[in-house]
Amino acid sequence: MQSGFYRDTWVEVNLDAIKQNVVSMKRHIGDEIDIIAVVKANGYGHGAEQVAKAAIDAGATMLAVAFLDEAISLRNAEINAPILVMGATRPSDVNVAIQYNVTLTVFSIDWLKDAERYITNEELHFHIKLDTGMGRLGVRDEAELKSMFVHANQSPHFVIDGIFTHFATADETDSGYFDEQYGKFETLLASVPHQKLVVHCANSATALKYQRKLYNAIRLGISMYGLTPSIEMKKKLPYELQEAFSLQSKLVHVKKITKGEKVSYGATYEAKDDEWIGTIPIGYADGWARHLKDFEVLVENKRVPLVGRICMDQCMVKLPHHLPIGTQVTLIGQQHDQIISIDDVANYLDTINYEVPCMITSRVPRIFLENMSIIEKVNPILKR
Ligand code: PMH
Repeated sequence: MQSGFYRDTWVEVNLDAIKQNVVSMKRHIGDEIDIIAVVKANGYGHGAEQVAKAAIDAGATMLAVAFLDEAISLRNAEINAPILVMGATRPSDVNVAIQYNVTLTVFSIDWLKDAERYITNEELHFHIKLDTGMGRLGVRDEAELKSMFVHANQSPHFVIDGIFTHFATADETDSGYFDEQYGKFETLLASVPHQKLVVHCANSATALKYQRKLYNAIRLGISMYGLTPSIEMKKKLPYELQEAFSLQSKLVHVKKITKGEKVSYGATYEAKDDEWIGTIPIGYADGWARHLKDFEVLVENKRVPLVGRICMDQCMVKLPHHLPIGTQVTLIGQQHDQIISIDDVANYLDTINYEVPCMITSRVPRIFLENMSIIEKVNPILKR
């Protein structure tokens, strides 16, 4: 991978923050409960490989991704920790999972029967997913669950390592639906021998709120990245989260325009007076969405407005006065006492914080920091 980049826009990922968030969670849940670090979707847009290594360093014992491809990519980066694929895998790809020593998620008896036709002479390790009310993936029925245990126990090819479910509303204040799902999980679990299995149900919200309901592992996603699972939970967090992601750019052009002159596509912005306008090299093709029109960025520790429509590769900002080319612009993150948080961007876009780092595309290089210094730069568009 080419280590440099030639455009003045980049993401900074603070790996110390990731580690601190893992350590804080470990302290919160106690030694008996393992942390499975969720690094799907390129580590929620932060960088899967680097986040995975930091999380393992800080005490996580397993990694989780959505798809087999993501697991293989971690193995190719020489990450040897156990990896769980939480999404669906084709039965015909079972030998690939075995070859890469990846644990799959299985959620039907038919999948086991199908996979058995493909499997050669090795063992597949898997977790069983139960659908207790998320309505996405999972076994819903006790009889089918029991038949999966019988099938796996009779086959030389299958080893059940774990069993889990996922909550739809753990981040909400009202715990009614959560309690219902938890009850269903307990009932299904009681119908099978699970004493030696990794049993997990908690995402970040559950782990933060329900310390007594975590079985023996949690799947830690959003709060490992230093983000609150929901705005409702923000005021009640049991420890401080450290946001790891920031988005930076620089002024690449600065000009004075006069009253009545226009800026960007559609000529929708008109200067009300003589104004200093700066151009920054980031646009909607980088995930800096067109809906961020009229949002703010930080320049010289002040919030300044974006003006005109956001283009594919660039957008414009109204400056308080002339500033030199090369002046740093913070789109997400902190400049002295000013912060534009991922939650601020999510709120402006009427979405959730999870989506914001995920939407910043791989065209934006990622710089990884540890102990305040850069340890790696990743720029996928220049990969050889
Ligand atoms: N486990 C599963 C099965 C998940 O899908 C997720 C996140 C997590 C754990 C981690 O949750 P957390 O980030 O809240 O800690 N999955 C998703 C999703 O599919 N859409 O948004 C988050």
